[in-house]
Amino acid sequence: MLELLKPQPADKIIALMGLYAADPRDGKIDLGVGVYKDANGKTPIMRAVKAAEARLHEAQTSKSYVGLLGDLSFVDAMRNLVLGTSVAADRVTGAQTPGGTGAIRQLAELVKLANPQATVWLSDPTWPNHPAILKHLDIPTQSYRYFDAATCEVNFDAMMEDLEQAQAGDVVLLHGCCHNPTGANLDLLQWRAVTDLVLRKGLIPFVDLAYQGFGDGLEDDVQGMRHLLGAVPQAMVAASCSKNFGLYRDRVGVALVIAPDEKTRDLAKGALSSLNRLNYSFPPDHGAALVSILMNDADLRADWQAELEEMRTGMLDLRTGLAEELRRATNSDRFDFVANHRGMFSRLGLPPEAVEKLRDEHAIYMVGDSRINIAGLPKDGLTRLAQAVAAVLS
Ligand code: PLP
Ligand code: TYF
Repeated sequence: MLELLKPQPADKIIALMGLYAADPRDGKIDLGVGVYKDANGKTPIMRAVKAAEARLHEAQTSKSYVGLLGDLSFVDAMRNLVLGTSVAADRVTGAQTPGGTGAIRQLAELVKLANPQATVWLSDPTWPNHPAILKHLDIPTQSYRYFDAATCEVNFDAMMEDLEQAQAGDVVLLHGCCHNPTGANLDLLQWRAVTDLVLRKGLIPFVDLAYQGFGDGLEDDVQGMRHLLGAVPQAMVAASCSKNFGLYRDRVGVALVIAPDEKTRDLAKGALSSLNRLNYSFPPDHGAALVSILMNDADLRADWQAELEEMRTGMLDLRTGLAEELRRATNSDRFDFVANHRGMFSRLGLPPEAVEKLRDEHAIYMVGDSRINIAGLPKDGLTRLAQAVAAVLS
């Protein structure tokens, strides 16, 4: 049987992690995988998470199963963080999942269970796991144009033109904030226009929210998304705690479903519960328990928010610094968009040969589409990156 297996395509981002690790050069710079790093190049355990972990260690008396939907105090804390008051709590149901990826997978399966005919519309480009998971599940997909290669900003007219082709009942996958891989995001007016289109055409929003708090702040980052979710009868959100709680390896996420009425909500709840059971039974508890402890304690929550703000403003400083250095090194405004982008990533719009040269000649690693993780930049790496970019372009 095993010999019948076909080689599977590798994840390019994860393959790049291996290439970087194997590079013996001093001063190499890793702008590849989307993991936050502080000024010392470390990915810290957040203070409030560490404190919650100490409390959990003391207080936990059993490792018995929790429930198919996970820890409901976690799900409720996440509903609050993600949706605020934009949607009445009794219209929402949710399941704890292993990471944001787990939430995407469970919600994609829910789409297929509910309506196997639905096409899922994906931004071009998007996070490669979106099309990969949907293809694996045999869910039809279509792309909508999103990124303007000339300006490195959103091509909103093209996006709207493409979404006009969607049929009633189709699903639109949107990045809630901090678009991966481009860093280019919709503004509030554009979210409003998307809301009008979704309502007019009867589409169903599916929001992937993996970076809340990494752009303009915990609340500002979700303003547009909340406007949309508050206006539509049905929607889904896959939220990740990997980045904003720094819980990557503990695998913490939530799948939220917004329903028009109680009966539909309970159908969705039953489907989420059943999908958790069919795929892995009970979701992993540890990281979700930490989020629940942290979010339900005023002091820990305040400290978490303060540290998240430090991370966010640090990344913003790197952005403005890099935009300035690129202006100087290239003697042009070509890269000014770096300062306007938000989140961990910016797609620089470099040709593949330039990305390769940066790696081979300058030991600077970025994803093949020229996506950089801004948090991977050491403070003294701004000038080096800018000068290297200028060199490979000349
Ligand atoms: N969605 C996007 C766009 C991401 O970049 C990520 C990765 O961080 C995720 C979802 C989910 O990540 P995880 O499964 O680690 O929570
Ligand atoms: O885009 C990124 O770099 C992050 C981390 O299969 C990641 O989202 C990358 C690949 C992957 C899972 C997570």
